[in-house]
Formats: sequence, C-alpha cells, structure tokens
Amino acid sequence: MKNMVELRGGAFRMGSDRFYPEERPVREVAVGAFWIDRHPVTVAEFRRFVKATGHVTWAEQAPQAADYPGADPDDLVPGSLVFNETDGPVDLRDVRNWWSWTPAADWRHPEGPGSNVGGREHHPVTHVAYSDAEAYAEWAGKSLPTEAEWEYAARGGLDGATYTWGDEFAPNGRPMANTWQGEFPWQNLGSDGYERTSPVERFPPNGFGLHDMAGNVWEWTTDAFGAAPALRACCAPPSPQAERYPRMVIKGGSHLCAPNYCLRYRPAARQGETTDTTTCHIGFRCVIRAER
Ligand SMILES: [Cu+2]
Repeated sequence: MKNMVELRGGAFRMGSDRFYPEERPVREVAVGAFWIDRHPVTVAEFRRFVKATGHVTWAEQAPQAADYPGADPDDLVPGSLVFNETDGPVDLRDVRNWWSWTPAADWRHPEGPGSNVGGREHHPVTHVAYSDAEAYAEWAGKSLPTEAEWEYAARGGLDGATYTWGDEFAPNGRPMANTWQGEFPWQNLGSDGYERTSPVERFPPNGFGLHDMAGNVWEWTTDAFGAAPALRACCAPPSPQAERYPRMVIKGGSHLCAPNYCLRYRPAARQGETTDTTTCHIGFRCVIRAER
C-alpha cells in the first residue's frame, strides 16, 4: 500500500498516569492488524481528492443559522479558526486571546485571505472538519483510525514511553517533532525550524517508520471524547455550538503545544474537538484494517 505501513496489532498499554487527567488510567488495550498512512494527509493529497470529487470543505460553507442560534448573521460566512501570536503574555485561561474566527480561512488559505498554500504542498492539510476527513478516507478506500489504533501506531513499539521516540524530549539536543518552543502564545522561538506547520517527514520517524505522530497537527480519530472535563488547552478552541455536534478525540498534539501550557505532543495525550471545528492545527491520517 503506497505510503502506508502495515502494523501487526496486539495488546499495548494505552494512556498515561503522569500528565493530564483525561489520559488516565493506563489500561491494556488490543487492536487488530491494520495499515496506516506514513504521514498526515498533505495539501497535495487533499487537492487530488478535491479535484476528483469536487468536495467542498466544511470551512468553505456558510454555517447554517439553525445550527448556531444567537449568532450574528454577519458572522455566518465561510471561515475557520486561525491562531494569532499575541504581542506579549496573556491570560492563558481564555483561548480567545489567540484563536480568531477568520472569514475565508480554509485549507487553501490557512491564515485567511491573502495567504495560500504555495510551497506548502507537502505540509499536512489543515482547516478540515471531521466530515472532510471522513469524505477523504472514503474516497481513498480507507477509514479514519480509532483512538486505540492511533495511539498504538504512535507508540512505535515502545512500552509506556513518554514520547513517540522515547523518554527524553530532545535526545542530544535534536528536535524530534514540530512543537512550540518559547512561552506560549507570544514567544514563538521556532528553534525546531518551524513556527507553523512543517512538511511531513521532516522529523525522524518512530519505531514503526511513521512520521509526525507527535506535533505538527492534531489528527482526528473516530472515538467520541465523551463528557469534557475542564480543559485548558491551546488546542481545544471553543465551538460556537458545542452541543449540536459530537466531540471526537484528536491525537498527537500540534506545533502550538508548548511545555508552559499544553504538553500534548505525546502518544497518550488527547483532546476533544467538536466535529464542526476547523483550525490551522488539525489534520488527519487514514488506516485500512486487515481482513479478518
Ligand atoms: Cu496543545
């Protein structure tokens, strides 16, 4: 299977007791055999899907007034959530300090009007809602992963390691994933080489030969997140209508995850995101389950 890796499956220890409450408890989980994309779906790959199908993404459609009661009709235009670095330290409890609803932001215009994906064809596609990821997977003859499949793949055969590559964040000083260096959300040092997304496969693969299982972009999975505990994450921007759409588990953390705020570039890390949410730091990859 082109650009996919075959995994045997089996039992593994999922979750972590050492970080955030939503990752607990550590428990043994088993997954069957499956193939998984070597890297997140790229802009170039997504473009082939759009050309072949005429798919119009969620972010490119105006929200329905019925879905967002009380919304200002002027706000019901196509758009998406874009991260904006702040000028200085801000109240980390209010994610609106750095997330802006941006009209006309979409997968082709990741920072909104005036931006484009020229030169970023091999970056992960972003601004994709859950339904966009599902539609792509169906077109490709694939599926979206369950959370357990995703985490099993991300761990790369390591048992209970903090990161997808081991227990040390930067072995020999080498950055192993596209994360945020500096104080979130105002000081983006970019010392790993990237302030926003990075081309896939730019950082070393994990033990299964998979790239970007940590950092770069969060990835959709098919598990419902369930009742949301109180979260303070850079990575869970509030949906205007969180009740109408289910909250699914996203995995892997992103280029916005910073130790001072959201240490989630780890295989056990998870967030809940409503299926209608699109942002500049959520993408996806696909799997194919082995025939039983
Ligand atoms: Cu984060």
